[in-house]
Amino acid sequence: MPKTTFIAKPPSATRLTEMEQSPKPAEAPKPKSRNMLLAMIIVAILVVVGVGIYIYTMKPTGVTGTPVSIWDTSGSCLPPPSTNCGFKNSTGGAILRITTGTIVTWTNTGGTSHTATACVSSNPQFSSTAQYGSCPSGGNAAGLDNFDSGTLSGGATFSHTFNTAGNYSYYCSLHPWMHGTIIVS
Ligand SMILES: [Cu+2]
Repeated sequence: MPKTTFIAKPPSATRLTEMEQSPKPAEAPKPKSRNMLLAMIIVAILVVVGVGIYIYTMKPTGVTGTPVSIWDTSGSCLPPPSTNCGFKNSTGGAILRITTGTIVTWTNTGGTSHTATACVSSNPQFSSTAQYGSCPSGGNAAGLDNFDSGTLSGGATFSHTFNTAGNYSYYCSLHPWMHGTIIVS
């Protein structure tokens, strides 16, 4: 019987080359796309924060516009001849002179509720204002702005932008004997 000998054959040269040349798994692009995603998330966060700060700073904090104080004496606002409530501008007068585009902000500094209501016949309590003479007969000229703050409790504010020139009379619909004038030129 012929002897069988097993000789371990060295790996052929061609095999070696094949192994060496076998392609390596491509891992390089993975971290790159992860960084890209991270950068995009950071940019998105910065945009959201930026827009948030912009909106926040745009929000009016406190009183803006030309101030008018709605005042009364410890919540008392009786009809004439009493003079314990009214409207006054920063110099204490009931007449305010402004130019078109000006924002006027009324603040109720009194102890009871009030309104700032344009002398327009469709506004509440307009008819009763006539007996106190707080609105010109027929009300403000046609084409002028209309405004009505509604009930303003103590500390509340109301703003209106006057875009049309003219003489504006206004009153308080809760105390129609309270009246003020704004002259817009
Ligand atoms: Cu009032």
